[in-house]
Amino acid sequence: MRIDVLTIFPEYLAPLELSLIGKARREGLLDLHLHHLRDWTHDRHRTVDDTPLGGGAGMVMKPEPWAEAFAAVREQGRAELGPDARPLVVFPNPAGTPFAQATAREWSRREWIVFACGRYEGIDERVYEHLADEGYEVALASLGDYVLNGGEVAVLAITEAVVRLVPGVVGNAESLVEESHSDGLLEYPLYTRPARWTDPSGTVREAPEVLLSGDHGRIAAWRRELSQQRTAQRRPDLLPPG
Ligand code: 6GU
Repeated sequence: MRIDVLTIFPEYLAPLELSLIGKARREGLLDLHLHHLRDWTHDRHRTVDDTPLGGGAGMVMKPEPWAEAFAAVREQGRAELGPDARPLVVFPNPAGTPFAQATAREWSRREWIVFACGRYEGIDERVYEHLADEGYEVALASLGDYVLNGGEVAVLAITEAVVRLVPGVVGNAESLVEESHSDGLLEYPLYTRPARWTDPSGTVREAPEVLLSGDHGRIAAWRRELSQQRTAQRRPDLLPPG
């Protein structure tokens, strides 16, 4: 999978060198390209923003650097992936469609994603119109109902959620099957040794007996029940109505 990121803060994305994502890059499973949006400005101050037309607080990102950046990145990507390659362009945006595990699953099957990180109050609306006219596939994705200062932190989160689902990135693919949200429920509680643990206050805490029973049917039923209880308690919105 190829991922390009357009941002005025490429340093924000340094953590993509680390851990699982860093390893995926070194193994050739992820080809990540960070781009500085200011590279597509032409004035002395490398200006990417201006005041909002019609007035109002804050600044708006100018359309010209974005249009040039998308054209250049599309060219670069097509030189690598072939002339017919088409990226999915993702704008992290609190006004976007909620990003969820199902989104991560779909996007993990993409050949190429371009993330475009807005800052300030947002990006001039004509950039979206231009991209649609040029035949780009565009998505606006939100992490949740709160506001971040820009798309960079969202790109870190979305990239991690997507890339860990690319075949070969997570060593034990079975660990992806039972985790929260994979089946629409929250994950059941987990325990490891010691089965009988005395906590620092002297309280003895036993792991549930069923987990030591060796009865896989009973264990699966217990886990299903606790997943359901937990989901009902913490995330009733995930359960079917009724
Ligand atoms: Cl994707 N971007 C920004 N800037 N803020 C957010 C968000 C995204 N998701 C939640 N808040």
